[in-house]
Amino acid sequence: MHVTRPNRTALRKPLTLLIGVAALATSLTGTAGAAQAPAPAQSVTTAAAVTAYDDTYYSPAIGKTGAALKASLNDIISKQTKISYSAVWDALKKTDEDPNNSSNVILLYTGRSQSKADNGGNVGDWNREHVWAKSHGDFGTTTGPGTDIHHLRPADVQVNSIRGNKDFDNGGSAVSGAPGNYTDSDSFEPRNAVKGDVARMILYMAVRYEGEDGWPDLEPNNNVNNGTNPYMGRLSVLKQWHQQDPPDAFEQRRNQVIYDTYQHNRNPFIDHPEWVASIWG
Ligand SMILES: [Ca+2]
Ligand SMILES: [Ca+2]
Ligand SMILES: [Ca+2]
Repeated sequence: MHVTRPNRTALRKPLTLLIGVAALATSLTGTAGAAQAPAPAQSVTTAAAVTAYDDTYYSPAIGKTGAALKASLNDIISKQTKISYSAVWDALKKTDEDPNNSSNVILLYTGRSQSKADNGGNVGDWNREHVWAKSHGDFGTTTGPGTDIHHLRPADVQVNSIRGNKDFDNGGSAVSGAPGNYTDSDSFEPRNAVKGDVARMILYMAVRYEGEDGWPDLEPNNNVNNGTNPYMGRLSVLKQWHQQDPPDAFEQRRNQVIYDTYQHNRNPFIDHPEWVASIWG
């Protein structure tokens, strides 16, 4: 451990520096700099994150890429506490609490701040949205993926119903009562502020559920109309959403509350956004 830590740090810093130098060289030489190597095309890729958990929680995964990284992360995040579906209500009141009003939660698609006490099934209430639609793999709400709060969010009852079990994709008509959200017959597009959140929740589920412990192997694909297959689309769009809406304080706090208080596992793509490209290109 003493040896790997400095090496890792040493590898990261020159990479950032190289990209910076290449960009500087390009800007200094302009069109006359024909002899200069162009800036690498991948320079826009998310820089490698460093977290407080790299030496502990994530240590088996550090340095791995691709399928090996995915397998290692599956081992890490599968060690978790599980909660019942009825316990999800109170958990969401903590994980999705409005930072400006501790009596309220923030609803995923509408962005509305609403009383925690308004949970239920009536018009205007909020309920438990399965971002990975539970029919995709048909895992229901028994304790397991259907109660995994890494992908469960408070949502307006009617908007939750409109989203239904659709795959995610760009396009469609505006969703009534939920500005910035769009839908058509086969897909749903969430508002910009939560596009990345949705992507990282779907990708968490793909890594957490690999066909072990009695649950289906959940995977993203590039389709819509996945029906009851254990797939969720559209991967190419989710990757774009992940890039355009990086983790913010609300999402990071949520990850921490789940880790500290409820499941004791983390969403790796909130901590290490660059791991999305490492696994899915
Ligand atoms: Ca569509
Ligand atoms: Ca976001
Ligand atoms: Ca999987």
